[in-house]
Amino acid sequence: MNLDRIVLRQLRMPLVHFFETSFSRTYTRDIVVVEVQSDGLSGWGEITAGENPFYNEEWTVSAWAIARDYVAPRILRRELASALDVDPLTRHIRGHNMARGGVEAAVWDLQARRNGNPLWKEIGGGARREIPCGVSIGIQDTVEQLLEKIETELDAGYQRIKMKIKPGWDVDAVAKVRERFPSIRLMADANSAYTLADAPKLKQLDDFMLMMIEQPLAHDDIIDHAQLQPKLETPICLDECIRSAHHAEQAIRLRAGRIINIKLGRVGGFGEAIRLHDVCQKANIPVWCGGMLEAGIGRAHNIALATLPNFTLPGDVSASKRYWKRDIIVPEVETTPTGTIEVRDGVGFGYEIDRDYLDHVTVRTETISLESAT
Ligand code: OSB
Ligand code: MG
Repeated sequence: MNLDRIVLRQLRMPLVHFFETSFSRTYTRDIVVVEVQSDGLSGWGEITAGENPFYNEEWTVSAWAIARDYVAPRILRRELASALDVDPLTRHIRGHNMARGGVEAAVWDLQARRNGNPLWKEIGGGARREIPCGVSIGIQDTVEQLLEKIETELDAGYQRIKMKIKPGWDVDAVAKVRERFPSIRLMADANSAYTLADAPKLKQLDDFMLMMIEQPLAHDDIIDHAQLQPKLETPICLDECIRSAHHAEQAIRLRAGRIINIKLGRVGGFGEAIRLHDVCQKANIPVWCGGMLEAGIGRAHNIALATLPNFTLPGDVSASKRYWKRDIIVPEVETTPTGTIEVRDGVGFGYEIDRDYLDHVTVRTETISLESAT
């Protein structure tokens, strides 16, 4: 594979409902979409950075600059034997895994199309034909609203509910949810809102039979999580602090958690996600696929990833209509009445780009070509 051109597009898409985490409230997404072109074929990827550097250090503007000025010049004009080459060619860029990973994922899509394969097959997935789905529900203005939202998602068939928590919206809110829904699969995600000093508070969550509590402590911490886990009965699931397979090895060695959420962008693409998956599988640590409020391309990549064998728990990959009035792919991602997504067999990521709508939501475009690369 030899890439002729990389086209970056910035999309602006309003969410159907705001999404609030412990670190911010999002109304509109600014998403960078990557198109890599070679021999008349295109591969597509989505950079999963947020609008502000609050989940991790990346955001829309940094992602654009890193993809254009650092990632693209390192992979254009190179003979790539495989999409696996993108990671080592861009690895000395420190951090910025989402920018690297969005481009890497586009190259995987291109490779799949060149080989006439569905993306899931190209990455060595295919362990399941349907992926189990959960939903992530943000912090609401009132507990009543939260309960209503949960009811709607359960009626739609989703297999587990994740609620966001933060200081002031934790034990009481979880207690009310558990009281109303005594037997659902429930978990909480703190997005790094606590410290070890909050261990007694977090311990109170043991009363509610949560499947797990996700990233309670600092975004870059493994060691404090290792001290917290033995104090809790609830399994800790790590998200933000696991940026590589090596981090997973360290976390597992220290027993910092019992479950890991894998996000394609956070770890820098499929190559590293697969290595991380394999590390966890060997250690009997189940994984699930996290989400970053993706549009259709990123959503489709997540579906492919979640067909790897150790993705045994329901992830945060759900129907397009939960986020968008209209998605940039056709058909949209839909779920079955039993809360699964059926894996598609088309080549590449398995859906069509809705070109008209993609153009409609594009606010900025830039083409990086052989000539302009330095
Ligand atoms: O921590 O999993 C997270 C969204 C934005 C940033 C971080 C997270 C999330 C979600 C939403 O939980 C998952 C989704 O529905 O895409
Ligand atoms: Mg999380």
